Amino acid sequence: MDLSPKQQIKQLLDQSEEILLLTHANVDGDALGSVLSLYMVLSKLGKKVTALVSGQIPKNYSFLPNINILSEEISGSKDFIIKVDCSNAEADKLKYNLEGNKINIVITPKKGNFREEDVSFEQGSPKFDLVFIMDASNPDQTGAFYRENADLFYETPIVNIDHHITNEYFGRVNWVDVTATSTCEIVLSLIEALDEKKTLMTADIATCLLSGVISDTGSFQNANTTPKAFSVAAQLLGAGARQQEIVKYLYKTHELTTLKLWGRTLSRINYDADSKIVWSTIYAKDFEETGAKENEIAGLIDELLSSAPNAELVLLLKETSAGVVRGSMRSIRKTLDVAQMAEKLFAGGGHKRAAGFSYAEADLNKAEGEVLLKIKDYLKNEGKSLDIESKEIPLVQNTEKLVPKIEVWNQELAKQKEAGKQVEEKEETKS
Ligand SMILES: [Mn+2]
Repeated sequence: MDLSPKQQIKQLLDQSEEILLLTHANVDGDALGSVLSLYMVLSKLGKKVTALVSGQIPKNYSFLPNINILSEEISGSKDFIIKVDCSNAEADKLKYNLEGNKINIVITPKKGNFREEDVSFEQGSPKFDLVFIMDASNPDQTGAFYRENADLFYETPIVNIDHHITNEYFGRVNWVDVTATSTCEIVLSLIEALDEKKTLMTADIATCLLSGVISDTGSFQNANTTPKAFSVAAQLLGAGARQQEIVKYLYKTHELTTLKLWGRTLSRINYDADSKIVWSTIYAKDFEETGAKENEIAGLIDELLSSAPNAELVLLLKETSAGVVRGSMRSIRKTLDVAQMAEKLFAGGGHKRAAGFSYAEADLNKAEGEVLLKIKDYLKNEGKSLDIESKEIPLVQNTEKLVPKIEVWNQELAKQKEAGKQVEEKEETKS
């Protein structure tokens, strides 16, 4: 009988001591929650665990337990190898001594003499028995470490744990559950299977897992929220997950730069009453002028969602330096599969309720018009949207419903401005 992914992972873990954990770059709560919870569990099981994350970690995740163990590259475990060619001399003895900050390696020849050109150097490659890749559709998404250590990934078994419909089943073991709202939901099930003595789960682990569930369901607001997500959350709360802390850091704590960036995007929000699309745009200059970083967009689309109670589809378009416009979509109407729409229209992908795509057009304004036209056409043919007679796109601003949300934002901005100014001034005097 074939073993289930869960059983196969248990078997691989029994044979492994040194384990590497990876997740997609531009981490989110689910990526971090699944890596950190697994880090803690495997460490408790006596494994030597290394967890790498590519790119910056948004500051609002700094509350996550053990977040400091994450690094961008492997430090320490990589050997530095000094090679001595023995074809001209035969080695007799090898010793080393320390001289201040130097290590002297002394080779006494039996025959012949060693010369400078016999010596060469090499960086040893990191060694692991097992690699877990979490919340990523393909290993490329994990970033530079994967690309720079091809041998390691060729030789070492990979466990692929994910919930994206676009997953490429790249692992030796693939635990891909597209009905799971988050990878953390799957990790919980793995932990239960490993926790025979019921000693593994801690409040810290539960907090990491709940962060994943909360962030991938938009705090249970997204349409992808399943009954299972609630029962998992209940279980994690029972295990001591600090839900108030998670909500505070994920939703109530924002950098001034984030508020400025979001404020700009929310002020550009558009609503088309016919097709029930809510959309907004982010320009490259928004980052430059607010000082916000790329990763500060995280959560913005969920903010758009909550800004537009009557929308069926939420779209966020971002200008990039790569000469393409990146689109993110959320479906609010249950029968609208945005992964399918992204794939058909723009060769994109994702989940039924949340999907993304790249549009090959450097000019955001032009892309905005074209993308909307295509989406409206698609919805019209789907028979769900009203007729659009001309090719012109009516940019209907539903000011009544959207302005109050922006006012809330402006108030919050004003509140933080003073504190923010003080911080900025302090930083200036420092440099
Ligand atoms: Mn996820």
